Order: sequence, then C-alpha cells, then structure tokens
Amino acid sequence: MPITSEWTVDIPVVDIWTMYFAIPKEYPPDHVLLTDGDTNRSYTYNHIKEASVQFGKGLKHMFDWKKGDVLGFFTPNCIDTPILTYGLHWAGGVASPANPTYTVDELARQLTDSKTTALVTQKPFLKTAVDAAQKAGIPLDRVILMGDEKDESGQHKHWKDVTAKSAWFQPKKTALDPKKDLAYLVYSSGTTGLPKGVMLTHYNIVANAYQTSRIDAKTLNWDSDRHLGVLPFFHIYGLSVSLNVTMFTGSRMIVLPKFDIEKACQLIEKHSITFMYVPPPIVLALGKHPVVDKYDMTSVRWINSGAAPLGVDLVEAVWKRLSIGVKQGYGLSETSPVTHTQLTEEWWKFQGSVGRLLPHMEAKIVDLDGKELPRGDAGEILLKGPNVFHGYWNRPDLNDETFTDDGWYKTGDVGYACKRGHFYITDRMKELIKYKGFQVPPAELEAKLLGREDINDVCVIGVWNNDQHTEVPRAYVVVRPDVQETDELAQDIINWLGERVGPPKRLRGGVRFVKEIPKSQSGKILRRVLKDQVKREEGD
Ligand code: 4UV
Repeated sequence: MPITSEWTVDIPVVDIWTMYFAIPKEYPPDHVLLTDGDTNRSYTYNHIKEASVQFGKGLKHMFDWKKGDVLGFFTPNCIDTPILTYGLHWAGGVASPANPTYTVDELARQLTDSKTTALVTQKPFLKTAVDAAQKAGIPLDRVILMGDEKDESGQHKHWKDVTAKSAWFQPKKTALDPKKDLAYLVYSSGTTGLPKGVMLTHYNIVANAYQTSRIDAKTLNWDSDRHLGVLPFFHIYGLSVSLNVTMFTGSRMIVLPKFDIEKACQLIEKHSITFMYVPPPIVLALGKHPVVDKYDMTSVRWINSGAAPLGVDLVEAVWKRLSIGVKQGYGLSETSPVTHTQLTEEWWKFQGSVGRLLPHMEAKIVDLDGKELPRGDAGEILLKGPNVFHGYWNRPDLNDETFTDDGWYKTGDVGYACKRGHFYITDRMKELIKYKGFQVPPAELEAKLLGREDINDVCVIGVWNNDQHTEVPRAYVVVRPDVQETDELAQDIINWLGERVGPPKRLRGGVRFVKEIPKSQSGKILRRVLKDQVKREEGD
C-alpha cells in the first residue's frame, strides 16, 4: 500500500502571479518583504507587484514577448530577481535560472538547450553572459542588466528601462493554463547524464507553496518573523521555498548575494532573524565556526536543512551551542521541490529523518524490480503529487526511465519510512553528486576529462569530506599506456578541469589512477562498484 500524507490543504488552480498578487494576503501592501543585506535597499509587497507588471508590460512592448518564451537569469541573489521573475510570469514567460559561477560553455549549453530568448545578468557577470549569449545566438540587445550598476556602453538595457512607456500600448496580463503552462525550466541531471530542463508548471509551484505553507507557515507571523535569504534564487530550494515562504507569509527576507559566515551572523544579529533555510555546510558553520561566538543568535527560532544529507552530530552541535533546533526537509528540482518535511516542534524527536509527506503526496518504496517493499525496508523512493513535474524539456525519450507505467516519479534516492510515516534517506542510486547542495553531474565531468589525449577512460564519483560536511567529486582515471601516473599529472588534471568548469564541479576529492573502470557487459560504468570500493578502503 502506498504511504499517503496525513494532511490536506486547498490548492487553488491559479498561476504564480495570481497566487501572489491577486489572492489577498494577511499583511499590509506597504509591508517590506525584501531587503538587500549589503545595501539595505528594500522592496514592499506593493512595489514588487507594480514593478513586476511594469516589467511584464515592457517585455511585451520592447521584445514582443510571447507565452512560453524563456528568459534566462545569470546572477547571484539580488532583490530585483523576484520582480523580474513575476513580471516575466505576468507576460506568460518561463524563467530559466543558471548558476552565476558557470563558465561560458556551461551557460551557453543551458541557453541553447532551453531556447532562451533573452538573458538577465548583473554588471560583474556581463562578460560571461555576453560571450554565452553570442554562442547561443541571443542578440546582445536582449542581454538585460539588473542590480545597481548600469552599462556605460549603452549596449544593454537596464531592467528599469524595460517598460511600456507609450500610452497607446497597454498590454494585458497573459492568460495562462496553470496546469499546462510552464513557469520555470530549472536544470537537473536527474538520474543520469547531463543537466536537462525540468518542466515546472505554474500549478506545480503554486501547489508546493500551499503544501509547504501548510506546515512551515503555521509557525510564522508577518510582523515578527524575519528570514535570512542565503539560498541562491538560481536553485530550486531558494527560488521556490525561500521566495514562496516570504511572499506567502510576509516574513521579511534579508537577502545575501553571497554566503559568508561572518556576514550571515552580522545580519542575524542586526535584523533579529528568526528562521533560515540552509544546506548542511551552513549548519556545520553555525555549529562549529569560531566566528559565530561573536554574535547574538538568540533571535533564531528554527533552521531547516535540506539539499544534501545532514549528520545528527551537527544537529546536536547547533543545539548545544546555540539552542536552535534544526529540522530537515527533502525534495528535488523535479518536485518543485519539497515533498517531505519535519515539523519544527518535532526536530528533536525523529533525528536523522527528513520528515513526513507533505499534503497530497503519496510515496512507495520499491526494490530494484519495482516491487513494493514492506514499511521499514529501504528501497528507491517513488512519488506522486501535484508538485511533481511533467518531464524533461525536449526529452520525451527519458519518460520511461523517469516515471513508472502507472505514473510514479522515480527519485533515484534510497530510503525507508518508519511506522509513523517519518522518512529516512539512506543512499542515492542515481549518479548525481551534491557539492554543498549544488548538483554536480559526473557524466559532464567525464565527458570533459575524456577530451584530454592522455586519458583513456574515467569515472567520477562523489566521496565524503567530513571537514566540509559535503560530498566532493573525485576522478578515477585510466591513462594512456605510455603515460606515467604521477602526482604532477594528477594535479595537472585537477587544474585543467578547474579551468573549464564552475567551482562546485572542481575535483576537490582528487584524482586516483586505476588500471580499468568497472563496466557492465553493455559498457555502462558501474559506479556502485567503485563507490563500494572507496567505502571499504576509506570507511567513507
Ligand atoms: O534537484 P536538487 O538540486 O534539489 C534540491 C532540493 C532541496 C530541498 C528540497 C526541499 C526541502 O524542504 C529542502 O529543505 C531542500 O536540492 O537535488 C535533489 C537531490 O538532493 C538530495 C537528494 O539526493 C535529491 O534527489 N537531497 C535533497 N534533500 C535532501 C537530500 C536531504 N534532506 N537529505 C539527503 N539528501
């Protein structure tokens, strides 16, 4: 029998803009929702609403924006991002965010694959954005700037100049079918291969906002709660969870463009932050970094950790040091993202658990043959729910390996549920490596490394780094027979790849030389064999 959620919530069938701006909120329109942690620049609810409509009109007027056109975002956190995203949704467009540490090639690949027609960036990222836009065939006058700096060359518009100034041109909000029309194309490698566009509809995101709020928002008040926005808006955890909770509950978010533990502590003290959504390495910093002792952290009531495994020892370290409870959430880009969460008041009761199913979610735990396992046995987690995506962009060929015949989404994660419905994640079947919560697809690194003439074969896996509390990528390399396996060569491979990929994908776990890569008869890399070998040798 599938496991079903014990909670329900009414989910309106509306698009994202309507959810935020047409459904009445508890907080007043002049309430400040977003504050830039560096500059203190702030936006009220009303400003976000009006500016988003202006930008949406501008897209229609200046770029003839059509329903389904994709706007790329290549920027660190900025309080302008929500305005532009909701304006884009107003105009019927689809947002496709990319990590601002991407190289030109990484960004160009996403822009090309997603058929992005215009790109938003900030001045310090303009060169990479322009080079990638050129590779992807995006005209340069469609590279739009946001943030405080403008472009002196006059080649690129600032988003504030993307408005429908003419009195005669007053376009209307684009009519959308929330269950069909896409709101986001976020990139995820899924169970195997290179990153693919995850098609998230408006309804997927709206459903997840209501599902999550049924649990987390219960504890939040618009006038007293403040939230530290450390999660990047280019990743599903930040763009959906952080922003939804802010817009939904009015719990003002202090936005950090880049995480730095001292800066985060300063802001917690200055703004009396009451809760945070973070990945495990930030829990580690809060539990162990010496700088934390210099600041008053007593305002924080709870922390949610997700995006990667969290050790129970870290939860204890934070509790002992700061008397703050750390609960866990779990989910994936493909599920908009939250599927499970712990109740804030239960963080200490079910330690190590990622919590229970959100309202309207169903789960099954199955063995390798897809046979359902009894409660308590570990197997692959399959999910159904209104927040589950519809498939990968332009990849209908992947539907069979992504969904079962009867419509269950195969997460590629291994776990079990206890009798009371609390889930525990124990392993990952899929290839994906998580560096500090960021996705690192091994297939991408392997393809690049095979481009070296001295490498005959390679397999990249994630190995655990306890000091940083994260997985790090490590390459197992078979060199050409006439090439010597030296420490210098290992370092050269690390440096060479480091120049070709963004920081999360660097080989921080090093390079190991091997004579062959374990493969199945059909030639598929048997990563599991290597991972088990590392576990045996290093106790990983
Ligand atoms: O696709 P993605 O990069 O998505 C995420 C989502 C993070 C979330 C989602 C809901 C929350 O409530 C929350 O706190 C954080 O990172 O990567 C999805 C993969 O990340 C791993 C797992 O392997 C997923 O397939 N993952 C996500 N959360 C956890 C996790 C967790 N709590 N424990 C272990 N692994």
